[in-house]
Amino acid sequence: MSDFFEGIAPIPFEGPESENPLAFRFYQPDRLVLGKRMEDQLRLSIAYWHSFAWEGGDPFGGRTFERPWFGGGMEAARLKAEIAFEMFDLLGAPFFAFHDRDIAPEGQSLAESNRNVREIADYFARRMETSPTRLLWGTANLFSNRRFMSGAATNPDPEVFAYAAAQVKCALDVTHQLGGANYVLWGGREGYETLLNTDMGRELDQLGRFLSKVVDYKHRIGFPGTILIEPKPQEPTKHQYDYDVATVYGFLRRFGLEKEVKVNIEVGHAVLAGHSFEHEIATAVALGIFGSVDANRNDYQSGWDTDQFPNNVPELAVAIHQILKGGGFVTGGFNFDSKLRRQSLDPEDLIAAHVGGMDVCARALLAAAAIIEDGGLDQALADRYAGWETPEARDMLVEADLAAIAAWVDQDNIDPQPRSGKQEKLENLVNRFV
Ligand code: XUL
Ligand code: CO
Repeated sequence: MSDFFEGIAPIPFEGPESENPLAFRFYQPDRLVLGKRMEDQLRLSIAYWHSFAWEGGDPFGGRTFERPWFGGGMEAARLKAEIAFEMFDLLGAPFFAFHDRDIAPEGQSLAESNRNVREIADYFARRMETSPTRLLWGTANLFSNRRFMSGAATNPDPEVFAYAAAQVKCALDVTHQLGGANYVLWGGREGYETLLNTDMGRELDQLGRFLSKVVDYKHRIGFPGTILIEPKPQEPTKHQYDYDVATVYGFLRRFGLEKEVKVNIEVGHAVLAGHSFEHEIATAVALGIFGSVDANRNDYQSGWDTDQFPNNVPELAVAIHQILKGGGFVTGGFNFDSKLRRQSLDPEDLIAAHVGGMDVCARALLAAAAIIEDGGLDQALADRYAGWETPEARDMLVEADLAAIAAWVDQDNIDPQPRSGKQEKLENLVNRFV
């Protein structure tokens, strides 16, 4: 046991009235919500990169945090892993997620880097024999090293494609070894800065081929988890190919992968794409590709991805409502792709941030469940579309051609009357629960 979190006890549930800043007021793993344990509804996960690898830098300044594992080699990586699991234990975290490069340093060659990753993965495996924390997903960092500056799968240099493929193979092997529920691909460099040096059609083909190979390999090793693509419209590249859920769906269809791959939707990425988080969830549910979620929030005044911890219950509640209506998570979960502010230096801040995030998710889940149990919103929706339940309407949709429909309009003298959309009334209804 290290002394990093000295003085901090495992986080208890103390209920809504508690004034203890390091206690859960709403997150109660065993509480039943819509017939399922709260922990199983939310499947909360801690992001290794933000909590343990990120040093507190921004574009104008470097490291602000002091952590005993910074700047080191494998010794430091081992300490980082030990302290990560100490934090998972304190929080009772159901899941965690990592990039290969978060957990172990790059070596002189890919072979050495992979050995480093495997050594830490072996440590995780041993630790997971006694810890209840599971792996929500693993991924490969195909964006930090300068070799990926012009893309990974979409690079003009085939050697970079090969390097990326080899790196993903190792990350997927390790994710499989650790019983990961999913494997994520976020294409941070899969996009372009200028068309003057970019053959877009070729790059999209490369991306499709790469993804197909990942899916083939998943089947070859028998990885039972879900492959997820994480859409983001820009940052770091100016134009990213996985712009949003709808764009990713079109891409998957083109390569025949829409039954194989789902999406990991991040709140901040949805906002950057000009959508709401719930829009992206509803789109994915409608298209049958909803997988998992990266929970965070962006600052509404800055046009970049600020990755703050979620703290807005009403906003999150309407998003969780969409997730529940879609049937809830299967292999996915709520991964806190959220980082501290760079002035939040203390180990305690790391705990407080997660306690707050977990409580906000719990409270939003309770609100969303209450909306569903009330039934008013569902009833309003059913009423709004009731006309489509008649045999004539169904027949029109499936059988009738335009001429038959036109004849029907003539014969019955159809003259549709507008009806109120009732938006404010429905917003008031939601407000009763958030
Ligand atoms: C970047 C981002 C990544 C992915 C994993 O904006 O969200 O952390 O979640 O590579
Ligand atoms: Co993310």
